[in-house]
Amino acid sequence: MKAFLINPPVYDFSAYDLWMKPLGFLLVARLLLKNNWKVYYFDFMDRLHPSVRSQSNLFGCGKFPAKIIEKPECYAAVPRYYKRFGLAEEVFVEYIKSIDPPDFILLSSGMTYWYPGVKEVVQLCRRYFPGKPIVLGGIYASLCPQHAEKMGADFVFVGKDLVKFSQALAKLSGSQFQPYHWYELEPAWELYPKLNYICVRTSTGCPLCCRYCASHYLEPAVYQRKPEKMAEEITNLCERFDIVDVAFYDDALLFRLEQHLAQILSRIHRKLRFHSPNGLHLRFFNPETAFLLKESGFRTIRLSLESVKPETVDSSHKVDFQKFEKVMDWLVKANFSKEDIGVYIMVGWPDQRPAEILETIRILKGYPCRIKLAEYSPIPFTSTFHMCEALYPDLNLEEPLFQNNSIFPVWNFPGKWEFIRQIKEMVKK
Ligand code: B12
Repeated sequence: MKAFLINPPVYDFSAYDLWMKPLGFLLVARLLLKNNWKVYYFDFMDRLHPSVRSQSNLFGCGKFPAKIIEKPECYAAVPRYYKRFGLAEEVFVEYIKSIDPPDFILLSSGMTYWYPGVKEVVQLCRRYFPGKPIVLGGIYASLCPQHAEKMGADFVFVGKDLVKFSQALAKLSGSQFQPYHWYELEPAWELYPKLNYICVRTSTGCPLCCRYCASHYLEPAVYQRKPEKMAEEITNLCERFDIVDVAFYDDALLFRLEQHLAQILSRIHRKLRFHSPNGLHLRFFNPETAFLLKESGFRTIRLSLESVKPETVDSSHKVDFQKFEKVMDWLVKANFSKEDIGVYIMVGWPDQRPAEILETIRILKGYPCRIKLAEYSPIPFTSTFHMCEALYPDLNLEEPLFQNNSIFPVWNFPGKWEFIRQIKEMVKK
């Protein structure tokens, strides 16, 4: 059997390669390879592709190639450019000349509001591979299955259970198919001709249940992979691809720190640079955590604070501000600098008052950290999604384009765009 796996381009106001790889899709690729399927792979977001001249920063991140395009009608009033990020269609067409016709086409999907990229690829596949079955999966397919049904794929796979997917594929293909769990598989990184970082996920799920986050819906159970396995995977990959930058994709990387992350790190004997683009939960920090992270080579620390007034943002990882101060103190003592530490603050939470954001920024200015705005947007299957539906009856939130974090917070503020512009400016300074 032959499968053609495609990661679509991104349509958005902004996008940046902050260690962004379709990690789950690479597991799907491995699943097929383990079943002796031939896999062809095309990632529209591979900015290290020879057709692109993209610079990388010290840690392997960088800008995607982008083209300004016309906005969808519902974005008409948004005073920002709308773009298509990723490799050009011609590069894709050139690639498909080099492959055999596939038996199946598999498409992944990222953010729900990136579906126009999925639509583009379905249309391309229908043109170049008429009659070939297309299977769509990923985050968008899982969070907006009814909408995804309208994209023109033949099958929409909902969720993350690869055993279920194996069973479905066995039926569809009419062939034997050995199922595997995600934790039995290593992502098929070798499908990339060139890599300058890798991403890893050592666990699924999150023990907390924040009202704005769909993690508990997507991954209801917390499962941590065996530390020995994880350490081996990271060590082997970095050796094989000569890589030093590793980004963690875990929702709760510090959960059960002693048994999990500490064990993984203690088994890695290469000098690597670790990054946590997802916010680390303050409540799981203790005085030794900062030293452990520093000694193991962490270079990017992101903390989830949300607000200096935790009661205003209703999340379950709420901690009081004193805990934040302690964590900052521990990080500084461990020799982390202002450049290493980014603190996420929530902007645009339903009913959030502008004054509260300004106050958070004012207070954080006194700490050695960079302020990172986490712009709120409603995500299906979260309780705040329904809260927003009631608050903003003019917005059709079932339309995923309205779930975009680049535009959603403005609905919450008087002087909408101007206020957002001002706080972005303040944070930059
Ligand atoms: C890691 C992560 C990030 C990373 C990098 C993500 C990336 N690749 O770009 C960082 C920190 C940068 C990030 C940022 C953001 N993220 Co984020 N992120 C995640 C997280 C924790 C894991 C995603 C992931 O890669 N998982 C790893 C793999 C194993 O899972 P997977 O990709 O889903 O693949 C599985 C299945 O989907 C399936 N599959 C995948 N493809 C295919 C294809 C086929 C054909 C099939 C059959 C199956 C299949 O198989 C896999 C195996 O189980 C999820 C939460 C979650 N628990 O999923 C949120 C999540 C996706 N992020 C979310 C949000 C809101 C954001 C931000 C907007 C936050 C903000 N306010 O700034 C930003 C925007 C990022 C951007 N690129 O513009 C939301 C989604 C929102 C939406 N509307 O879609 C989620 C769901 C979290 C939440 N709050 O609910 N994120």
